[in-house]
Amino acid sequence: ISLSFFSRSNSVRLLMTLYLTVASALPAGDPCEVNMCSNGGTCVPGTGTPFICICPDGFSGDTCNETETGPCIPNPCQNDGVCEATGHSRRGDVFNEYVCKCQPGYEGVHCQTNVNDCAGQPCENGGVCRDLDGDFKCHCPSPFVGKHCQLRCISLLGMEGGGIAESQISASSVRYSLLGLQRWGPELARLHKKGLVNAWSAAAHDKNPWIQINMQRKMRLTGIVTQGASRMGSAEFIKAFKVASSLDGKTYTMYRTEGQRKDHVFVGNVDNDSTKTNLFDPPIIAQYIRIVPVVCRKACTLRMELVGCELNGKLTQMLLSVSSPHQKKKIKRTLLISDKLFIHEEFLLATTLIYCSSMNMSVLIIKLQVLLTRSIFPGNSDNNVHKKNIFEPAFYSRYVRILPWEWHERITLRMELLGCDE
Ligand SMILES: [Ca+2]
Repeated sequence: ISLSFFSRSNSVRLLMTLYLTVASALPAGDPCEVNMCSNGGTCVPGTGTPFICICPDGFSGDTCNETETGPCIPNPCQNDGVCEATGHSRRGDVFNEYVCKCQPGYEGVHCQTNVNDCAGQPCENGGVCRDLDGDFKCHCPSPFVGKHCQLRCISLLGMEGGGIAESQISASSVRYSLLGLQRWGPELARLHKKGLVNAWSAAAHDKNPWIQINMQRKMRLTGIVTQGASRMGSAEFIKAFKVASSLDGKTYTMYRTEGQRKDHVFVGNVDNDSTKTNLFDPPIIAQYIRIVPVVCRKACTLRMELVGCELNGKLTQMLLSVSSPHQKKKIKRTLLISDKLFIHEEFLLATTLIYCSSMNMSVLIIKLQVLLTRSIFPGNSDNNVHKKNIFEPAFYSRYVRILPWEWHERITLRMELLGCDE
């Protein structure tokens, strides 16, 4: 029994000896005796390193002192792509997956590729495409305009047709001939004008002549047609001219073609009657346009037409309906628009209207009625000259109804609506 007791106490002593031997063999102290791990990390003695920290979720680093940011910080997505982590774990030692949600116009795993928005060749009529972020820009050759250069900005603005009133035309000087009996005023500078005195001509003493048209609002001009005239059987015309334009009638800019540092000199006429067309490329956007003769033959004499369009463009798809087409009996004062009426010579109030088209019909009709009850638009005063009315403010509409208010002879109308898609 005693042996067995001895041997038991001996084995205890042996274990204690073993423990002391092992403990004295370790470097001083337990590396985890003081927990070096921050943020609640668990310290375990390491092999090779003194200790290892096992970090709780959301922390990383050797001592759990770094806030774990996940795979989206820093953002691996380029070009403002939005990074979204797809993994559930936020552990730093786990590879977290992410996806990049790219901004329009970019693609690739990291949105690194700028999509070529010009690949589909969106520019028509010789327009040059420039790739943008999720978009493109067409540089259109005159007279084409529009997002795709699909529109032709070639309306005759009314020097010949009369859409431009006399009051809109002014000049630096006026020549009087035949002992002052003939006045070559600027209001005569209309293309193909007939008569003995049928053009504008600058006074002989005018060293800096010009003629100016006020379009009454900002327009896009894509070209000019010029023509001389003859006086007493002698041809007079402008051989070369410059063009100036202004938005406010005070500050004028001489026209230059792109990349040129000199005023552009346009080649004008060579005789008294043939017309010469010059395009503005790029177009001029202005309210006032001034033609400045540089070289004249005998006198600076001019008949002209301006080519261009409204900035908002012309509505090309116009579907017409009328309350009643032309009948012999008296017709009610309601709506009358019809392409059939285009052949009549009579005219009517309120012709050319400007609006922007869209979809909400009921709202639009109400809006239009408000407009019409609030204001009666001035219409025509003869059978040919255009009358333009502007909706201020413009409105969105699918249907537009013109209500004749007063008319001469029969209700007859030719019209154009101006506006744009937005
Ligand atoms: Ca692009």
